[in-house]
Amino acid sequence: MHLPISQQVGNFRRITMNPMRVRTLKEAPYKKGSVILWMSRDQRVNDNWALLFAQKLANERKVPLAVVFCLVPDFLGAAMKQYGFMLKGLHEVEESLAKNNIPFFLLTGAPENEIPKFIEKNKAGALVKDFDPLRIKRQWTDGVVKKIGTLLYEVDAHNIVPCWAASPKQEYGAYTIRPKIKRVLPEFFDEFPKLKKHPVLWQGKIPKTDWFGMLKTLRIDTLPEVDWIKPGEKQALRILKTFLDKKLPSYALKRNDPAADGQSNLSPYLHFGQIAAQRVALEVENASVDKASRDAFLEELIVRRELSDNFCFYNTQYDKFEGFPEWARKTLNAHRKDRRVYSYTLKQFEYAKTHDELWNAAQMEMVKRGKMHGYMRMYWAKKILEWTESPEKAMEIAIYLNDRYELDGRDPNGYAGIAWSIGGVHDRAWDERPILGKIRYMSYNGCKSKFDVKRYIQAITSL
Ligand code: FAD
Ligand code: FO1
Repeated sequence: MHLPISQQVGNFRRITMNPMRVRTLKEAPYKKGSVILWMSRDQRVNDNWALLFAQKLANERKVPLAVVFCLVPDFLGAAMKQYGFMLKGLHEVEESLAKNNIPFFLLTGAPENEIPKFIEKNKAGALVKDFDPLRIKRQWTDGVVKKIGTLLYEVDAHNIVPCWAASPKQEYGAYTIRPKIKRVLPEFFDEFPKLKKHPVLWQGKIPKTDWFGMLKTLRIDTLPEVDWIKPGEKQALRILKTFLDKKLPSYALKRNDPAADGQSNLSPYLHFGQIAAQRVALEVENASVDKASRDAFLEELIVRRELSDNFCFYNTQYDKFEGFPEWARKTLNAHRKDRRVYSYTLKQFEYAKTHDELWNAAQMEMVKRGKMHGYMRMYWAKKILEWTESPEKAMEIAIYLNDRYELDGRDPNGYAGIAWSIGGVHDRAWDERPILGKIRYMSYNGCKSKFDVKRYIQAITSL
């Protein structure tokens, strides 16, 4: 059934889709009717394995193809800051799809109701969806599976090595998943075929999307959008080009310096699926840059990122104390009653009112720019553990703030990053100390010895 989309083996990368990217979530007898792609995590037209697979299926069946996106009224604490970024990207998706004879439908409401209604109303023959390990997404999917009578396929369009192909279990750390990913990477690291103008036209009415009207369906906070980073697929490619030309050569040296602009800034685009990690990796692989920089970047983009998906996929308690490894729970339990020299409320953290100017600057970077530097994220989360009454409370506060203010929040990378910092996930035990027990410690003085703390604080203050 799932043959490669096309194959071009030679001196070049294969232009093909490995069938292991696809899982059947619901079997059903063949039914003639359109193929529908339920787009959610991978919000782009180019380099999208889910869309390419849906088109291949529609072509085999000689039927129309449509894309639906279901806009939910609130999503894990996201505000206008993030919804605005997403909706502008989706508007671009609608326009690019139209050029390919593929209509885009923006539904509003709960996906477990709206997707089955759409399938029923349009007498669709098959549904394709993109993969996401988050709990809420799985609940939506389970709801849809129960209500539809059509075939449902799931495609991992986000990871280079599909989550289920990378490993069948929760991995201990980068050191255990790295060799597994490396072993199978050549089987998945293919060039993307081009999406084609769809040959069979949609028969029904295609309503004009009311991009302003649907804002009324949202129940979200009005935190304003940021203007230093622009959304959308085209812009993502521009940011990638700037990164390749200007920052990749010094990535290994500068990525951990919050006072330098050494990171790619691709995370918001990767989070909303406005660019494929696989496109980024293909371009980095081909860049004429020394191997150390390329390897350092690909370690983050492939190994660390896919490790986060692995964690959320196989550990349903990914955002809870109960999701920490046993050694970490034990050591944190042993230190529950330790005296906290500083103890802050959520509001004090939120308004950056701690005694530590470096921590406050990191918090303000997140609030104002919507993107905290990667190195500061570790320090920021670890201090929340040190300055709250319990690890459970620390998790709650860190996740709340991360999901509310980061453009790239509400993502497996966020839950894994926070669980690493507070709960030793993917890390090892370190020397024992108060409150943190054997969880790795970070200090202001440690930061001072690594980068120009004053320069970082000044840069944030002048934002
Ligand atoms: P670059 O350094 O340019 O890296 C490129 C890409 O590699 C990133 O976009 C990301 O996809 C991946 N990557 C880099 N570092 C990591 C990492 N440590 N773990 C997993 N993938 C990584 N990342 C998010 O995308 N969303 C979050 O909400 C998030 N929250 C975090 C919270 C904490 C407490 C910690 C410690 C880390 C968190 N990270 C999160 C991971 C990482 O800090 C960010 O991905 C990175 O800073 C994003 O900036 P960039 O794209 O410019 O990174
Ligand atoms: N996915 C959807 O299918 N519908 C939404 O309305 C939606 C809103 C949303 C808002 C902020 C945000 O950060 C993500 C949002 N997503 C939505 C999901 C997103 O695309 C990602 O799939 C997950 O957050 C991470 O895997």
